[in-house]
Amino acid sequence: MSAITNHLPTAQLQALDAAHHMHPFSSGADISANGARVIISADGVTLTDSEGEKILDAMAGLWCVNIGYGRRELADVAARQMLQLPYYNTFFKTTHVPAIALAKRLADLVPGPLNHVFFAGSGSEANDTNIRLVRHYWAAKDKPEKKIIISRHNAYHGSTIGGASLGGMSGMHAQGGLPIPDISYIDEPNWYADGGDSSPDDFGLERARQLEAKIAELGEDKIAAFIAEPVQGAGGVIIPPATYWPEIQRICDAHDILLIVDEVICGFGRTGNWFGSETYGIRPDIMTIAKGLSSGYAPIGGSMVSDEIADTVANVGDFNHGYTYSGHPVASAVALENLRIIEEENIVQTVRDETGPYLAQKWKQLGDHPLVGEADIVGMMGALALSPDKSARAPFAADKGTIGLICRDFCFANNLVMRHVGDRMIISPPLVISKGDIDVLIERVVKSLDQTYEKIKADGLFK
Ligand code: PXG
Repeated sequence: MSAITNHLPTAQLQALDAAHHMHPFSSGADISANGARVIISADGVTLTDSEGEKILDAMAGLWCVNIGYGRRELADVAARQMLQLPYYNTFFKTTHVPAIALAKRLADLVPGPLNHVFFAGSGSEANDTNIRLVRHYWAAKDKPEKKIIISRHNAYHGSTIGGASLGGMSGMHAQGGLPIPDISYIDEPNWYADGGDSSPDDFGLERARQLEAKIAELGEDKIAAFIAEPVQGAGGVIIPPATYWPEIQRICDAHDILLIVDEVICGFGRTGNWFGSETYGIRPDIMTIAKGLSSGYAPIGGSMVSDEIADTVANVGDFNHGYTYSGHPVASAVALENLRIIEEENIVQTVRDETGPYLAQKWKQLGDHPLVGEADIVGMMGALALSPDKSARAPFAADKGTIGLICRDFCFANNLVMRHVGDRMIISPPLVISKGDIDVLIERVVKSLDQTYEKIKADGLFK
């Protein structure tokens, strides 16, 4: 491949990157030793790197580029908005048209009584808002002692102090003195790893009832909310058994616990409906949104809030909370245009009725590969649990993640972005991926699985 010439040579870019740029969730020493892949441009579902390689992005960036790359309409809207009003704040009894228009659009789009939005710049910030908002709400109801938030081990809710505390990632809690007080955790509904001999349905109920047990243990009068992703994303695309969400909903209703549904990944079409809450029949009191809200073209997130919560806190004075970029006009305009495209191009319906089922049928067949213990998928979120022994759903003897990383490296070499979480391989492609590109995706996955299988057999790791 010929190198693109309008920038420095790759090695020089990598050296500057390693010298000055601290990367998220990365080791500086590793980046220095090996260099980061430099992405130069993208179109549709394809990235181009600094060596001119064309890479199929089966992660939609970081689960966010739902409408695919290279949509000029979003660039045009951003340019127009920057010229008209590049910035103004929404504090101090001030507002502007893009924030108003997006708030109204979201109120119409999001199901149920979630007719109010508190804007943030990201999913993490929105979840920080949620922590303060639910505690403020209960204080406004004269129940200030209701402040514990229950979450789940292996959940991901962001990287700010609040977001990472809500998350259940032990590697994150181990750094920086987390979690903050009054966050509690139950186990995730991961039948593949933890279900043993239970049926998925029994296991789903069992895991949901941990919430009821936790409420009994801590006291209903101490608990503000339960937070969860409809499908855990960063945790490895853990798709819950069908019994799980109805039971969670029942428990939250029965015990006067607010339900915060984190739709940062599942929202805006990812599961084949506009929201994961629709796919699983969930009725949230608060919904966290980000990522697909703007398809990643501009940083924006928010909390969708029920009438009951918004009305209650409206009557107890100021909510002393907000971000410089809450409702940023350019980000809001870009998000609106993104939502217009998703709606007018029937992107959600296409995922639900055509491309989703097409991908699912091929993805499920990967379950027959000798390296794959289970292939699971909903909409455009899929996982392959790698295993040396399908029938036992056994983990590998090697350290968790060893085989996943080998597979991920083969994917990289085969110009496919497929992530690994431990020994689960995960995809979350742009929602606009065509059937032709799905075929290419599957071909590259099979090739990478074959190469991984051969290598780990040769190295004595297939056990
Ligand atoms: N909630 C969920 C469910 C997420 O997936 C956030 C909140 C935080 O959003 P921001 O915009 O603050 O990043 C996320 C983000 C990964 C990975 O490794 C996933 C996310 C972020 C970074 C890495 O899969 N999701």
